[in-house]
Amino acid sequence: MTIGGSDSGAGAGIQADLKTLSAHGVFATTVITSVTAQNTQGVETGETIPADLVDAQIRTLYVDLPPDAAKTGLLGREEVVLLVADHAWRLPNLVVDPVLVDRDGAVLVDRATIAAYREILIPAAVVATPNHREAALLAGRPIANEAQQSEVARELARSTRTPILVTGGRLGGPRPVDVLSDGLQTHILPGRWVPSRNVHGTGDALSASITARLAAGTSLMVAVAEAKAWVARAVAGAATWRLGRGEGPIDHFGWS
Ligand code: PXL
Repeated sequence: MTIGGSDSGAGAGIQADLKTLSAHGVFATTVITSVTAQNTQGVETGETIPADLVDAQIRTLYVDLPPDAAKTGLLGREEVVLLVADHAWRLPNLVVDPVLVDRDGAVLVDRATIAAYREILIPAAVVATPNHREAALLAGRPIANEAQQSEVARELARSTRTPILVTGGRLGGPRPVDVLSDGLQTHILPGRWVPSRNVHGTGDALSASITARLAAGTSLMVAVAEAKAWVARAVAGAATWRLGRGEGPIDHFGWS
């Protein structure tokens, strides 16, 4: 089950999750929290779905198509974060991808929503996957380098009692590094740079790939490592694509 927003450009959000989950051979169900009008160049406008209707989607699915794993993407506001947390007991292997900033780094949510993620929803998850900007917002301290990225991952894992994967793809260091910490052990996961402007939806792909692997019974550490490699392959596959004039999508199905 993926809970998030519709991206009309289909590079991120619910559409991208459907592609990622399908590419992994799992059947995906969708709970839509919002609808955005966007293309590869940016978001034009959007509208939220009433909380009652989000609630009805989760309940309707649970009684007939209960998930083996679930992930959250764009939830948008405190009310919806709390609503999903209320359903957490129905959502095994819950992966929380806190969508708090847009692709330009602008903050999308208010302070109460950030607090609800940190104090209520993330503690109910098996892993949360903020990028470095989102992790900094959750922790209330800046991340400017790899050392701070590790410190924040450990600190957030301790305070939420949930493993935290802080992605550093756009942190600008000599190599892209993701950090996974459970508060006791902190793993540095270096990646390789794949030069491409088509990186829209990479965060969604990473969290959805982890979710699909957890649904199949893979352990968290292995799921994260395999998902990272899967996303790197999908970015490399789309590097020469020209879909739209802006930040294009990745190669979810390995077409290249
Ligand atoms: O990539 C995060 C994301 C999640 N969900 C929706 C989005 C985006 C980014 O554009 O549009 C709906």
